[in-house]
Amino acid sequence: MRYIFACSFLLFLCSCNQTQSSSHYGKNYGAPTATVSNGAEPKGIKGPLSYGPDVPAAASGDTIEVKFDVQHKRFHVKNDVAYTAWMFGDSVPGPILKVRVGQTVKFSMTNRSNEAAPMSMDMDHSMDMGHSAQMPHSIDFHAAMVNPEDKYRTVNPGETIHFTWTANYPGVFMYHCGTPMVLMHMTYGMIGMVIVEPKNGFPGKVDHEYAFVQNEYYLKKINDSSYTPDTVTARLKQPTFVAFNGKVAQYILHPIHVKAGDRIRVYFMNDGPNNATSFHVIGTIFDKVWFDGNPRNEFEGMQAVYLGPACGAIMEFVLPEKGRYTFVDHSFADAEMGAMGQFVAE
Ligand SMILES: [Cu+2]
Repeated sequence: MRYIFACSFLLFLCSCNQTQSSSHYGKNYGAPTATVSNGAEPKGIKGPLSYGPDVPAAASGDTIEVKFDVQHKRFHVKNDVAYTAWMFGDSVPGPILKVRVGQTVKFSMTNRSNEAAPMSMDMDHSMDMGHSAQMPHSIDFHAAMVNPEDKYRTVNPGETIHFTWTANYPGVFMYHCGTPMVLMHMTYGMIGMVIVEPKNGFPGKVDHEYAFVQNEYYLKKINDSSYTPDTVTARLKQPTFVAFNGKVAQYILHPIHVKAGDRIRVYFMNDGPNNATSFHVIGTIFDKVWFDGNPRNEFEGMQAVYLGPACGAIMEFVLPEKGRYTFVDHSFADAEMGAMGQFVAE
């Protein structure tokens, strides 16, 4: 009897542990079951976050708290082109999150699509379905190793999802909304980047760090200034604009200033959703390239870095003398559509 009781107790313990994290080969797999709550959460994002090109500083401690909001809000792709984006935080792409290997992210995200301005307040944009739509959303972290059915589940307007994940691999990783139709949610702007640094930080010293997320827009015109994402051209992979950090050619309008000879590290993520990129800085060569941002994947002396959708890299280089150095997606159709910028070396 005692034996049966002991076995049952062990079975009970095992079944309790099914959704708990486990550790093999020094990695942390899985996490406790996600929960979804309905209560009002304080508005705003929280955590070691920044918007590109700024790179956030890593937070100390074994556990960090990170809070995202999803909101529907007007977003300017360029001066005369705006649409109602679905966004994480307050921009497209969403905020860059910095995590350290071994850190556990205690994550929560509120779907605030029900808080969008009512359509009647903005009749000009009434054909823009993103404007007033109460839309289910979710988040998928490529930097995590967890059950996607559980953690990346869709939450309804007004709900908040809570789950944890632990960073196993250093690198640059995508995050995005995974709610069907995924292509539509991504083209509306639900994309971003996580930087996971090694336990002791990335090796080597640099003078500047910049983060670039590349993405494509598939927009069709509603009226003179208003656009809306178009799934027809998105399925054909024929973008209207391509951007670094969400805005067409913004670093041509506002170049990034450095000193000649400075060592620069770029954290680069191709969020697609469809097309590859070939990142190149005119006038220099990448001394170091870490594919997917992992220092173990090192290449040297590269002219361009070819990255498919959901692929990233970290590149290090110097701008050898004073001058303007244009950086592009060397697939030049993409550069023409906005994937270009400039460093000015003084
Ligand atoms: Cu979504």
